[in-house]
Amino acid sequence: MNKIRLFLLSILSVPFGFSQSYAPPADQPGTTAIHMDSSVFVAWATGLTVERGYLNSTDTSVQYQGSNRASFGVDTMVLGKPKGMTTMAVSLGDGGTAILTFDVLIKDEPGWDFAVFENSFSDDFLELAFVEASSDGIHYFRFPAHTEVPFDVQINGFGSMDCRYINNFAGKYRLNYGTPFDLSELPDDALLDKNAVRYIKLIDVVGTINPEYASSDAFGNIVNDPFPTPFNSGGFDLTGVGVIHAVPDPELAVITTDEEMKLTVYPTVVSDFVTIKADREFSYTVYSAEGKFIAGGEGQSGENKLEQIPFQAGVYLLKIYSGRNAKTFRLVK
Ligand SMILES: [Ca+2]
Ligand SMILES: [Ca+2]
Repeated sequence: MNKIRLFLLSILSVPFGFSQSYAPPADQPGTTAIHMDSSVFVAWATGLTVERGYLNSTDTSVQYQGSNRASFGVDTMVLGKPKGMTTMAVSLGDGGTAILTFDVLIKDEPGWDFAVFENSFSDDFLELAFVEASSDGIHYFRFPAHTEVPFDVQINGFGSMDCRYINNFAGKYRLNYGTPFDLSELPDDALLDKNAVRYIKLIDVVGTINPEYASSDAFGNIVNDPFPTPFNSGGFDLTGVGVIHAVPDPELAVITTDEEMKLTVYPTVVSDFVTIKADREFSYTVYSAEGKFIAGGEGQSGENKLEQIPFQAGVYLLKIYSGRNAKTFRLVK
């Protein structure tokens, strides 16, 4: 880093330094948190590609249950509306990434355009991620994240921070409350069409304050975030991405002619298990009649016996989807 840049950073960081400039926790006056049940959400992510990060990027020999990378969660847990449980999440690990796709284009209109959900159980145990948007899946543009969290003392793996210190990071709010983003805050660039965003990328903040491995915000400040988190559920824990401003995706509209999925589900009056016979790979979710998430997973072409679902007496909705196909079955026990 040259001296001029250092000087610029020092004058930039002083006026912002260590104040609490940003919105308070969910449900407090002035918060920007949006509950997942809000009617502002018109669509949810439908696709996910994850690259898991290390349990500890400063020491990649650190393992948990035989792996040095985060591993918790599968994509059905975070596609669609958040499931409202801390265990329905995909953990990124240090510096891990998640790219979300949608059946719509995200569009910049006045105000917030989408929101990212994390699984924090409290207002101040916050694991952060950078957020980027892309129209083409090649060129990504990062929201100008800012942290006012002091970085002289490391926030440990179970440490806390005040969300009023941070802006334009995903993970600012607790479970069920989305952190919103406004596409108009991204730079204008010929390679980004703010009216046709197809990809949202999340990048876990490596929260160490060790300058050799640390992450920096848009102002060059080190981002102090819980570290280390050497568990299979370490790092940012995604629970969903909701779209607020959307237009139909013209490219998807022409590929809606997926051959109809052939499915048999039996018995629909269940005793202990359900069999799904399908002509292709699929994903499924099971909800109670009250809308509570019960189970989710993936199945193969052929016969799939779902024995692990804790059915109690009642009515359930089994949704099976593959590509553009989706079918819902009513199950009774
Ligand atoms: Ca906007
Ligand atoms: Ca992290």
